[in-house]
Amino acid sequence: MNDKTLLGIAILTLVVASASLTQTFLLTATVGDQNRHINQLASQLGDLAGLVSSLMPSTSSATTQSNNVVYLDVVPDFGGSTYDAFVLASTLGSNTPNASSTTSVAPNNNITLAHGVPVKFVINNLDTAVLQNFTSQVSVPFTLYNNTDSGQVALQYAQGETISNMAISHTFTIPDLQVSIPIPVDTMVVFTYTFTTPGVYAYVCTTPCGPGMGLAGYMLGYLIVT
Ligand SMILES: [Cu+2]
Repeated sequence: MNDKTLLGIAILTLVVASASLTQTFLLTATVGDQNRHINQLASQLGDLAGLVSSLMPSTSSATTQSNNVVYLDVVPDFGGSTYDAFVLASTLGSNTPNASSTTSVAPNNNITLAHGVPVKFVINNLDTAVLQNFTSQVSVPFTLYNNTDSGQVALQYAQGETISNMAISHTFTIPDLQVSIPIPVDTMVVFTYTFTTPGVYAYVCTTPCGPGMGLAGYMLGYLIVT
């Protein structure tokens, strides 16, 4: 039995236990029994919650982020010449990404996240091509780090600030949420975002960057917000 099955059983047990105890409570509880039932329910819920949380880390897959931090690389030519891609850093392992990473199957770059908690995105752009001069207002505050000049001071961009002609290679854009973060050449972009509503949100690059643009697994992925 794998961890996902165990997790499923744990959640099912939690639901059944809650329903059963609630029913028992409603049908039979006298005033004297109420505290005992409540304590029993709390204890069982606590045990099951502990079991569920103990299983969570071992169920992490390529699509699940732990600690609410998403490490995403932008890899030029990941899917062959000009097929740039958003790639989950966790799927790269110790491999140095380059054109030889080409695969015939689109890589999975979907990301599962929880709503209601701040999620930190760390986007590492390995692309050195300037593909667009980006002019816009900052939708979400972000910090820019330069990858190659290690001494460079991080640049902060505040919400509403105007960016003019920034030399970018890609963007990280969530069209449904009016989020659009520019990704300059050879930089690391860090920002925090809290999703308020569960759902599935596409994230895309809006810079004309080749055939990977709008292609699932390349410059298009999905945020599965639970
Ligand atoms: Cu792009």
